[in-house]
Amino acid sequence: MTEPIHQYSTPDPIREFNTEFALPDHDACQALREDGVVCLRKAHDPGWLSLVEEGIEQALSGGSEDVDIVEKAKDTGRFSYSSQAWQQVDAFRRAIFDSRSPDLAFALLDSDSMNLFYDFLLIKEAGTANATTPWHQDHAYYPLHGVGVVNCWTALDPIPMETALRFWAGSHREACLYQAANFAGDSDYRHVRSDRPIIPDIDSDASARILAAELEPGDMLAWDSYSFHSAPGNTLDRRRAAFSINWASDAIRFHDVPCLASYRAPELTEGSVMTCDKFPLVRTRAQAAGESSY
Ligand SMILES: O=C(O)CCC(=O)C(=O)O
Repeated sequence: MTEPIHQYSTPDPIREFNTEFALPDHDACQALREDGVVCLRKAHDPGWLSLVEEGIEQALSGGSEDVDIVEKAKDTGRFSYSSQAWQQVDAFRRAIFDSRSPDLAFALLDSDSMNLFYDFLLIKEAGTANATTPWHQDHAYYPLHGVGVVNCWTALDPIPMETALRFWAGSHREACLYQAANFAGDSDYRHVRSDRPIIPDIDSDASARILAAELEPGDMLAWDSYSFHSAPGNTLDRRRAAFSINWASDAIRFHDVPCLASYRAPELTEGSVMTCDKFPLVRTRAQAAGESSY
């Protein structure tokens, strides 16, 4: 058996931009367009990070629409993720709507409008060395037509290279969806779509350029939902957590296929625009230009 290549090699850096005092500019958008991922340093300040921390307990104890605990043999810590908590958790709601979050995302999307799709909290506690995240495309799980979802993933803890997300540069460009990867390894997996190609062996493909970045709390990775990414388990003796907000452009339409309930709303039918209570319209270009239509 040949050894995987990328698992042990040093990835190239993700292109990075300081957004402490400025929104993502043309070069940041170009990096996202070309590589499928971009790193926005200091996207969020300590006040925003505290707000997210304030909501975590409520999100994990019933405030989220979907909470998953992934159990890995030999791991003593908990690997949990939860989504769609903003409707219940006021602190998350404020972190999403009453902050620069929408402006950061809207600056990256080439779109006349932008909807909130969902929030996502991911925590790998100490003792989750086996909680690896397999190579996957977020879009493979979505009931959506079109290209134009950006995942804005902010580190809540320092994330060194050892536990950093990996991206396959440019893997979003063909806008081809592969099968959804199974995070937990259970047999009654709900996302299987056999009409899609199986995920290639990215770790053994020497031609695949892999990108990664070490993050400090408040640094954000923004990626196209067609980008392949993966992550190691948490080998550190402390928590590795992130909070992400996923935004949809005006190119996105609902696709009525089986999926998690958290990605659906009763008002949406095949081909409909996303706007509804659950996926609210948050920005329009007219509003961003200072007009009063929103
Ligand atoms: O951090 C990780 O382990 C995985 C994150 C991820 O794949 C996601 O948020 O889509």
